[in-house]
Amino acid sequence: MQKFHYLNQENLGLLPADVITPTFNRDNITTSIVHIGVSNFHRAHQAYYTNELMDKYGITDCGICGVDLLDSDRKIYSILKDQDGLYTLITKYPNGQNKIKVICSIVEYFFAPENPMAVIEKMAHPDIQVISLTIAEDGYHLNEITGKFDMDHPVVAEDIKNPLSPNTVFGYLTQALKLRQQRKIGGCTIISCDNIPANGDTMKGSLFHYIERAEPELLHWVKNNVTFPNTMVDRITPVTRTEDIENLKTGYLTEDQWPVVCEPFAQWIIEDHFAAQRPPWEKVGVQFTRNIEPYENMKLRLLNAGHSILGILGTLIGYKTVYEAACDEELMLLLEDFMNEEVAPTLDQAKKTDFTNYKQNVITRFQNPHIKDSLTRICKESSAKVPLFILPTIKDQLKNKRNITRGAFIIAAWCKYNDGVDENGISYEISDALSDILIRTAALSHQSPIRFLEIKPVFKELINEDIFVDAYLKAIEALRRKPVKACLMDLNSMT
Ligand code: CS2
Repeated sequence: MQKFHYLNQENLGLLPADVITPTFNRDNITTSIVHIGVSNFHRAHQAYYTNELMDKYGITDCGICGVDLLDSDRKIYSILKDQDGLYTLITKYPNGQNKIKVICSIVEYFFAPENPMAVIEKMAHPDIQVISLTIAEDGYHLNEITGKFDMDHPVVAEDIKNPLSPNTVFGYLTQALKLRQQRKIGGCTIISCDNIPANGDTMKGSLFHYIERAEPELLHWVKNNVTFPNTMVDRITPVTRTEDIENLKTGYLTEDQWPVVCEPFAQWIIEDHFAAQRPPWEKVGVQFTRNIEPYENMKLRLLNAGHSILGILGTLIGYKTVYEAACDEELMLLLEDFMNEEVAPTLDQAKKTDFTNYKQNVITRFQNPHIKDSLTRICKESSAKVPLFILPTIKDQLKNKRNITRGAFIIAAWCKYNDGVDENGISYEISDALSDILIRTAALSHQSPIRFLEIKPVFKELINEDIFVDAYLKAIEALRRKPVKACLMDLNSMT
């Protein structure tokens, strides 16, 4: 039997030649970035770009200190601790080739619940120039109805009471910034890397709100010393499967307890206003811009919306992965018509970003057979995603009195999706913070379809838009009567 190697610093030199290991000496790396939320996505994206800087340009002062805040992160924390912060990134190409690379940019790691003060001190360290975040939509604690920071959320209220053992990112950042002010260390840049529109502005708004209540004297300093560039982040990163771990072991003699799988494509665009120094990420393909909005709209409304559409409709038909759904001709026709006729008119054409190329690239990415991105991942937390990925298109189209037929159909399909059973009679779980209300209103909608649109945190005032409501009612009526594929054919035959 061949001998395999546990992934850790000591064994790096023992890994087979087809596993790419660093060209740099990790001992020379110093930390200037704290990243909160060491998700698969962070590991395939920001940590990957930073690793490239070290690897290709020998830059040594941009090491990452990973921080996890949630109890549910204990597993990844203990694995990465065990592996000295190392993990393998498995890039899967459409032709079946894999690139296996050990990523070494996470050089320190803290699990906040174990030692909150250590995290606060780390963020306040003079070497730290950037604090980046992937905390998902719910990490921002936005009120479901108003969309503003939810000061009354129990964990937020708890942080105000116990400032030195916080739970939220806001509690941590406030205490760290307070130390930076007291110690005259200077500010830093906070970079949100989540898929929410104007992610930096959103973070800024929420943090200012929090500080105003928790440490009002600090606010002025923060306003003058901390910046929050908006960003657009992109790389499809599916959930790691057992077979990926096994393949690494048998095919590459490398035992990594939690590798990350990703597609070859990656994009990161950042507004270039940094409070302090920043890593020269432009050397490794990161784009800097003055205004993120056109890029962000393009990504959220085409790629993320595309995912949700394949996720919702694909699940109803009985598909399990994005790839399977993306091979369905009728489904893809709907997606393309939606993109061409309902999304394209809402995008900023002045930017001259090539819509056709971008759209085609998104479709090609969905059709990578090796990614096996599960529709379960895509459909998770749809009540947070639909309002960010799909409803803005519908609202813009309505404002301009343009077509919303397909958008309304997708919303009707989402209502049906919340019945929790596909067209073959197989049940699936609705994994969503609003699952109770989604399931209840979907059930009520069998008698009274409008009930679904009454979910205020999702649809807000959209229920008052008659044109949209009519189109939705027609679509749900058809979807309850006929199979999804038959409805798609009807829709696709419309001119
Ligand atoms: C996906 C995203 O969760 C989702 O619904 O659309 O995670 C998507 O894969 C990433 O944004 C790609 O950059």
